[in-house]
Amino acid sequence: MIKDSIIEEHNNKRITQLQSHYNMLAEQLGERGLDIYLIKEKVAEFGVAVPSWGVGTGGTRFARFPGPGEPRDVMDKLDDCAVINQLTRATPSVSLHIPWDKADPATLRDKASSLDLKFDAMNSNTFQDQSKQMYSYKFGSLSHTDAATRQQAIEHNIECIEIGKTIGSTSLTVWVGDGSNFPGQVNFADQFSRYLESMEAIYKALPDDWHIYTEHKIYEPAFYSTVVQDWGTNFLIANELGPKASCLVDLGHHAPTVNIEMIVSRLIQFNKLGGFHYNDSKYGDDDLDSGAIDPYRLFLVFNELVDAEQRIKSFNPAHMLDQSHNVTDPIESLMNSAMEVKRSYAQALIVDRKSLIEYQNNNDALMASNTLKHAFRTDVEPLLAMVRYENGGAIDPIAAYRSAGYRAKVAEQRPEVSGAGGGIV
Ligand code: PSV
Ligand code: MN
Repeated sequence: MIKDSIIEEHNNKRITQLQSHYNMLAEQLGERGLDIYLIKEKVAEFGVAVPSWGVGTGGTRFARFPGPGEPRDVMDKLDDCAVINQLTRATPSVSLHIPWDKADPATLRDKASSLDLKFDAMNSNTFQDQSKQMYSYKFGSLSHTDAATRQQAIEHNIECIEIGKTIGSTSLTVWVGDGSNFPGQVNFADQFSRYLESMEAIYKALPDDWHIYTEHKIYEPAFYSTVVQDWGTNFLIANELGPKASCLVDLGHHAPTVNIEMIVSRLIQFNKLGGFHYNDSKYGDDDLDSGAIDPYRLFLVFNELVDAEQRIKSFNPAHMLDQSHNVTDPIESLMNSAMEVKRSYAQALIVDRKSLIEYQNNNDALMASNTLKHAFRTDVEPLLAMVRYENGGAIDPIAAYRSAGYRAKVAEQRPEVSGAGGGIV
């Protein structure tokens, strides 16, 4: 990890200016009847999990261009995740993907606790074939026409639960690439029935205190139809399975014009919002950095979450990033994204909800919209930076990371990786 003295030195240079900006924001919020201290407490408590697969350079279908010091294995990945949390104090947990991150559970647990990290949701992988795997997922996994292939996929998910139990995770996220590429290739109803039957077997293996999140995606890798294609199908699945099942919304998994915040609202209203995979996109499942393209949309999602937080007792969806970093240092992108997610939360917390409700009730569309915009336009950066500072992080994580030279240091130990071949992970 990065030496504390580097962070201290970095902060010492910036704290006077930060304190003055923070005081100005406190005054500004005070004039709106908001106590910055209470908002700060909530923002400090909020964490978003880092995807273990995000710390390596991603790729497209065409190529992958790895950078220096790529993590060699899950232990290196955890080191990188620890740096992200050390500087941002926003990412206390890591979401593992199995079998990519398979390792001795005791070693995983010890490593994570030595880095002050916890494990968030486990992710199963039945969208690729692994070496020595008996049956191929070329034509599907949990919904495959062949019972033995389905069984293999079920067992893999149960294995993920077993690993998760030993490392302190309490949830499993299931995303399948199952679908079809040609009209007529599959019978939609039969395929979905097979999927449901497989999911029921996995659901039965869930411990009482676990949750299962199903993740919908409109297309890719199947390009004509996808078994869990949208939130409607996802909602049906969660209802069929039972109370431990809920829906995961990956922001990139919708058609470009879909109103995601409204989907979030519907799922909340019917108690089936499980959690998020945050990222941003312009065209499809671009997996760009959260808030990089449409920060207002991210804010509108959080506007729904804060509304729910104030109405529902123990409202606690899972927050995870799920991005692919092709042209940036993944650690920098993940730090930036975690901060963008927190920013949206902070902005949503300062929405004048009382006025918003009044404008809504009076059908004052313009002022309702302006109320949201007012919060969105407020620069909450001093508040976010103060939360980091007070919790031992860096006032400016990217600058601190660059001056610490972490990437160059790990590149001395981690061998160069060839970029041959494409791949989405
Ligand atoms: C699929 O596109 C997805 O969003 C799922 O969450 C997978 O687990 C992840 O990406 C794999 O990169
Ligand atoms: Mn995802």
